[in-house]
Amino acid sequence: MTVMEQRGAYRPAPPPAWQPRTDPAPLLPDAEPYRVLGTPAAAEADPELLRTLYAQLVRGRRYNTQATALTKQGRLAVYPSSTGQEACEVAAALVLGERDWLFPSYRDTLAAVVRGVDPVAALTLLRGDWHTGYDPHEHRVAPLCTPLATQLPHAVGLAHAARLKGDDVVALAMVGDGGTSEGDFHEALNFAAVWQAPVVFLVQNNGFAISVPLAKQTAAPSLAHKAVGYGMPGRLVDGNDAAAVHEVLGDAVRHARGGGGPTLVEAVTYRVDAHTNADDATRYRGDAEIEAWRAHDPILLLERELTGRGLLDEAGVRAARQDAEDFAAALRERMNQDPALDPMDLFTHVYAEPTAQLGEQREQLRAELEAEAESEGARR
Ligand SMILES: Cc1ncc(C[n+]2csc(CCOP(=O)(O)OP(=O)(O)O)c2C)c(N)n1
Ligand SMILES: [Mg+2]
Repeated sequence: MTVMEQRGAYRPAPPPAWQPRTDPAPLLPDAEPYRVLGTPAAAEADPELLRTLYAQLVRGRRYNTQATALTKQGRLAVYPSSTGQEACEVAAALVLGERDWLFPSYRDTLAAVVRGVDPVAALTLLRGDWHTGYDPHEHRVAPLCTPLATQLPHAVGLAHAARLKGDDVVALAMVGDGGTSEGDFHEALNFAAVWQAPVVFLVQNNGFAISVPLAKQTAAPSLAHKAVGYGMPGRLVDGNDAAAVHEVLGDAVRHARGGGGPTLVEAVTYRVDAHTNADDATRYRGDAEIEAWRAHDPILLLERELTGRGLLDEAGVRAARQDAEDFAAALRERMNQDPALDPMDLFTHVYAEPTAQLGEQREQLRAELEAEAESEGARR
């Protein structure tokens, strides 16, 4: 008898009073991605918030094109663009209070910048300079995380610790669709739900993990459905609708702050650019797909809403674009200056108390640098 046949033969009778431990129905995600723009719900949205979102989206798009251009000029080693995903980036940064924490992935430099991190500092890691490039405590933005999903348990640990200390801090952690297949995703969500930690998990489902489409990544009905298995609510939102993402994340942050525990939000969006400047996306997807998503562009959706309601005119569009140009020009100018780097910095901030081995390596580098300086001096 095969193992499968044995399993088929094993049919335990249900215990008479069995019930689910909690009712799964309230945890189930929306039947389709929640939308605000272009629906009657848009009339309820605060015009000032919509204008702020618009200005930040336009600036964010320009930031993405500028950073991508800097890779071609050799000023940035690599850039994972968030073009097409700006609504998620901007909303994630704007929903948080000053004392909350953002845990970004490598694709989320824009969210860090919108939260207040200096744009040049935010690009330090991607420039290959050193360490994080900014003080995570200054704006409460954790280091950009390249190993997939490792930022998630960090966010849970911070949020849980804050709660134990009586601080009403919320952590918002960002992850990609591919990241949801990582063990760290599972462990983070499980702990968060068991501890009722004040965390919001934002999954940006942009369709791909590099060249791997979502269908090859998961058999789940949606990524938001994964929430139910851990015992937390899942929400499904149109990730290109900035007003909807802002509302859903805002609700989740309030829920967490009020002691309601974690929420998993899946934002359905699309990675318009290649994975990074080092990827050739034409090898695994066609133009028609990209064009279809361009018609559902986050800036376009918001512009349509604002102009339709008389909240934005041509002069307003021009002003937003000019602000974005000025922002890009300042970034370009600063990124074109060679950074002053001390190779010895390599060893700082690695451990609170440096190990003996690290000390040896530091002395080795110091000796090499001194010998190099001496031989340069002799040559002159
Ligand atoms: C633990 C780990 N495994 C593999 C990689 C290599 N890697 C870098 S990005 C990426 C795809 C991630 O896709 P997704 O989570 O959907 O995020 P996106 O890049 O689409 O924002 C992979 C596999 C990594 N960085 N970390
Ligand atoms: Mg992805």
